This record gives sequence, C-alpha cells and structure tokens, in this order.
Amino acid sequence: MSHPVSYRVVGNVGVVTIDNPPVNAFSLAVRKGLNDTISDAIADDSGIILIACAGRTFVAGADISEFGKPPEDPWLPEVLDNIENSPKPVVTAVHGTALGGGFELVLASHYRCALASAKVGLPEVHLGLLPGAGGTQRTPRLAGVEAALELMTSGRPIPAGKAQAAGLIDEVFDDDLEGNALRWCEQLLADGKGPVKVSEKAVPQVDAAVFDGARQLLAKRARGQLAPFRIVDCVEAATRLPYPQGAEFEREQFAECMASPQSAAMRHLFFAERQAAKVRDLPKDTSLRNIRSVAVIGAGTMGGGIAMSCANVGIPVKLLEVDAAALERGFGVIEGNYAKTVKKGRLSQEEAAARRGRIEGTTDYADLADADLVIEAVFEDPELKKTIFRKLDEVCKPGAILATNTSYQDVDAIAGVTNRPGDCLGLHFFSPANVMKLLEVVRGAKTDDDVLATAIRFAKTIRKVPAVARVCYGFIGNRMFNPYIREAQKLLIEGALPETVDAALYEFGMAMGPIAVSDLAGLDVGYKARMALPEEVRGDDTPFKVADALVEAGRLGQKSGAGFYTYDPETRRASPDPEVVTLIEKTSAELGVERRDIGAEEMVERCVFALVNEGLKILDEGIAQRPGDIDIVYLYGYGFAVHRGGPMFYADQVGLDHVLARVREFHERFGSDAPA
Ligand code: 3H9
Repeated sequence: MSHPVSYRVVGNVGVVTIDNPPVNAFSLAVRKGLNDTISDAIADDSGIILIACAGRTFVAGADISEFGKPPEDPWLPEVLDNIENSPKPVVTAVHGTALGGGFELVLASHYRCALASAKVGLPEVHLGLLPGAGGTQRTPRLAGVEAALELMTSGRPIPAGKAQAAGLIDEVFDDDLEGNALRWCEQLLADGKGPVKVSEKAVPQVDAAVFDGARQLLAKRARGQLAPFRIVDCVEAATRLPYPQGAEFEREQFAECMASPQSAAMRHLFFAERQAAKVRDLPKDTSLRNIRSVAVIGAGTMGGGIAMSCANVGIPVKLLEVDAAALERGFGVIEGNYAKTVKKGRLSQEEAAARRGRIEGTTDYADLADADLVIEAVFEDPELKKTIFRKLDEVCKPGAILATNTSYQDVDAIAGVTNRPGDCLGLHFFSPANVMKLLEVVRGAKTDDDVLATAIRFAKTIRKVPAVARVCYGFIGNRMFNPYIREAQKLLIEGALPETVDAALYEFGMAMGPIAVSDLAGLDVGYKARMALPEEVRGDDTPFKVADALVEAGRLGQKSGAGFYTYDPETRRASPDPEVVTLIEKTSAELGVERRDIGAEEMVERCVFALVNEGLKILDEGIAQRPGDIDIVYLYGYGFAVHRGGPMFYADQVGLDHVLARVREFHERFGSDAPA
C-alpha cells in the first residue's frame, strides 16, 4: 500500500495530505505518517504547514476497527500535541466531515478553515466513548462550555457555518478548498501570524448549575449510559484544571469508557449496521433498478408515513385509496404531521409545502402504471393483499418493483398471485414510518437479486437502516417479539403487575416495557393476529388470558384510553388500575397459579432470553444472515437499549452457557419456549 500521508511544498506552504480511503481514519499508519511528516515539515524551509485530506472526506476519527486491540505508538493525543507544539503555524482544511479524532486534529491546529458544505463533530458518544485526544478540553476553550457539552453529548455533527459562529472554525470557503486554503496560509504568513495554541486559552467560566442541568437532561436522554456523563465530568474538569491535568483526566475517563461493555456494545452496533446492508450471496456487481417514483397503496398511518419518507427525500409519490374521503383523511394526517414539524422549528413552511406537494392522491390503479416501486400498506388481510397484487400485476409497467408492507404474512404467497414473483418482496416499515429508522427487507424465495439490491439502496435513500430477512411468520422482528411478549404476560399471571414488569425492562434499558408497548400497539391488534392464525402456529393462548379479557371488555390500550393501564385523556399519562390488578389476580386463581414475588432480574431474563432464544432459531433457519442483523432490527425497530448492543450481543456478553442454562430452566419450570 502506498504511504497514507504525503508531503509537498507549494510556495511557502508545506502541504500534508492524508490519503487513507475510505474515510481517512487515523489508523496506526496514518498516525505514524502524520507524526513523521509534521517533523519533516517543521524542519524544512516552508513557513507554514497545511493539513488536508484526499478523497471524499476529512479524517472521520480514530480507526474504530483498531479499538479493543493492544494500543500501538504513537498514540493520537501525542501526535496532536506534537502538531499543536509546532513552532510553525499549522492550518487544517476540512471537506466532507471532520469527526472525532479528525475534528480533534482540527482543534489541535492553530488555524482552521472548511468548505461551507463540510460538517464537524465529536460523535464518540455514539460509540460509548468520549473525545480522547484533547477534544473535551479544547472544545470548551473555543466554543464555551454549553456549546461544547451539546456538541459532545449529542454527538451530532454541525455544518461549517455553525461551527464558525461557535468559534470552532475560522474561515469558511464556498469552493476550491485547496486554492483558498493556500492563499489564506500565505496571507497568515504575510500578516506575521504565529502558532495560536487552543490549549493555552482560558475556558470561559460558567455557573456550576450548567453541569447539574446537563446531567439532569442526560439522565433522561441517555438513560443508563456511561460516556455522556463522563463527557460532562471532563468539561467540568476543563473549567477547574490547567490543560495538561485536564487532558490527563480526559485520558483516564476515555480509557474507562473504552474498557466498558457499553462501548463494546455500541462499537459492535456501528459495524453491524453497516454489515446489515450487505447480502452475503449477492454478487458485488448486481445491477440496480432506478427508483424515481413510488406509489403507496393505503393512506392510513402506515401508508401516509411511507409516503412522507419518500417525499422527504424528493421522491414523487402517488398515494392510492379506495375513495376521496379516505384520501382526505390520509392527507389530513400527513399535513398535520408536517405542521407539527414546522411548529417545532425543524422544517420551514416552504419545505413542508414542497414535501406535501410531492404526494399526489388517486383512487385509480391506472395511475400507478408508471411507478418504479409500489408499496402496498393496507391492513393485514391476506386476501385483500393478494387482490391488490393481482391488480398491480395487471397495471404496473414491466420492471416495477412490487412490495408488501405486511408485518408477518407470507410474502411468497402474496408474490405468487402475480406473474412476476421475481419483482416482489416485503418492505416492512415500523410505525410511525416517517420516524422509525428500521426497514426490514423481506427477501422472497423468488425475489430477483437486482430487486433485493435496489430495495436495500432505496432504504438508504429514504434514510432508513435496512436489515434483510427471509420469509417466515413475523420475519425477524415480530417473530422474536411474540415470545418476548408472551413471557411478559406469563409473569403477570405468576405474580407480577404491569408496572413491575415494565419497570424491570425499562431499567434494563428498553425504551418502553413490554406491557406498555402492548397497550401502545393496541391489545386488539395482537388479539386479532393470534385469532387469525392456524391452531398449530397459534400455540397455547393461556398466557394471553388477561390481555384477551381486556380486549373483550373494550380496553384496547392507549387508543381507547384504557388497557393494562388507564390513560389520562389530555396527557396520555399511564396509571396503574386496581380493576386490572383484580382481573390479573382472578386469572391466576382460575388457572390455579399461586402468585409469588418475582424479582426484576428474573423478569428481565425471562423476557430478554426469550428474544435471544427465538433469535437463535431464526439464525439456525437462515431467516437472518447474522446475529448483528438481529441486533440492528431490535435497536432501530423495538427500542432495545443501544448500550446493550442488541439481544444477540447482550447474550454473548452475559455468556451463552448462562443463557442456555436459564432458558432450559424456564422451559421446565414455566413452560417457556424450548431452547434453540
Ligand atoms: C475517535 O475518534 C476517538 C478519539 O476521540 C480518541 C482516540 C484516542 N474507523 O459509514 P460509511 C468505515 S472514535 C474505521 O458506510 P458514509 C465503515 O465501517 C471515532 N472504519 O460511509 C465503512 O466500512 P465498510 C469517531 C470506519 O459515507 C466505510 O468506512 N468517529 C470509520 O455513509 C464507509 O463508512 C466516528 O464515530 C472509522 N472511524 O459515512 C465517525 N468510519 O465499507 C464514524 C467509517 O467496510 N463514521 N468507517 O462497511 C461515520 O460516522 C461515517 O462512516 C462517515 C461516512 C460519516 C464518516
């Protein structure tokens, strides 16, 4: 491999170029190369040093694939300190994204410029880490404490213009980064500007309440996570300690985060997300079909959300409903959603109008003739779906991709009613579809390779995270969710209460407990889905006795104001309901179950290991390609705690022997599913 760091002199400027595709990460070779090249540049006749990158982006940070391996010198903080200590001024020029260690390099340089299109940020928190090469100490010195806290605890990159306004970037150029940066370097020299060390600047002082406020906010926003709180500690240290001691403190915190199971989990998810978009047996050169227009059938919550996801990225959508009234209702919801986003200040009125304008209503199938992709999103009636696919087969142009948004039905049977099963597949969105990031791409037995590859690219185009599943009842996500919910229901009958089960799983890190989720989804939805199943698939209904009694009493969950909990009509706040306790106790008595105290640990193990057990069966059957794909489904579709790494990674962390022993025990004692 050619050297990833090169050097040339242009006029008075020593130009250092980092070229380490794909994202110029700080691998060992880059760290060594940069260190050596800077020493050479300091020693030669150039008057000023410019660091820039080749390829599509500036440095995207430390090389994450090296994490967890024994560290090798030179260490990034050392390289950056050498740069800051250069007797010649050092300038950095950013294009693409300067992230993590990449942005820390920018902060360690003396002058900073960027293209207007560039973004900078410190996203380490998403890897369970904190900026460990001076970022926590230098950022508040330039941008102040509050801006630094926001940048690092959110991990969200900001555009160059905003970074300039915050004092993190000095000059922003619209184009010709190299030309402009070289001219700026010559100007700095002509003006007699020398090195300006950020580490020598004072940190603007703030009231201690700022840190308390940040911790309180994070207790909600980053519940259970270690790194965000350590970031606050580091910034607080920056306000108290001189730079060298502050940097030392940062390094200790970084090392602790790096060694934590949380960071291992989040690093796993980083790579798993990128892997999930790859299909093992799909040839690399698989051609792609163009998706320039989409049609969505059904303007309900799902169809409307899918239409918005497409319109939001500029794809024109035809939205089909049975009649004008249904269309009007659907558009009412879509317009309401856009209006809410505008009200929150996240979208301009003009942009909202443009997005809405891309969605055109129709009641005529003939209008779908030109669509490149049609997504059927009507309710879960297999016969209705088949009727729709027969119509699509008649009207759609050759080469159009036909997708069903079914949550659990047989995609092959639906594709089988058409004369083009190769063009068919499942695209399973999660509700609300305009918000949730997961897209389960369901590969039918006959789905053509290019259809699958196109669907994966389409998922990325509409800013979703794809995970590929084969056909089975419920695919990856919902199939695993069934045993999870069943265990939660059984816990109620054995002695737990809705709020204790939910509290245990919430504490574990789930976005919501399983009972609250059932109420949110609608208890009738699960009820109807189970009733529609053939007896042999349906299994034993006993665990659902309480849920079914609630449905029969008209308590359908949040939407009817009462389910396992009762809901305040204004705030939707859930409260435990003594009537439900009575019903649960009555059900236990009827089933002859002696209620017992159940600890939080057992509740978590019963529910989470049920997920893991089904996940292993899914892997065994080849429904999912890899454990990481399952983790991605659970992270983005079901609110599984990011710092646990997903159910399969969590199982590895606690030990598969332990999981197997407990699943066996639960199977024998409580009739839980048999081990995979
Ligand atoms: C850090 O810096 C710690 C320091 O504070 C302290 C150290 C002491 N390393 O995402 P893409 C790979 S922590 C290794 O598909 P995009 C990625 O796996 C780091 N590999 O492209 C993929 O590989 P493959 C803080 C990396 O255009 C390929 O590059 N930095 C790294 O959609 C393309 O990636 C971050 O957290 C890396 N740092 O997005 C930034 N980054 O092709 C993480 C990417 O085999 N990176 N790869 O699947 C990103 O956010 C996005 O990759 C980026 C490009 C926005 C840069």
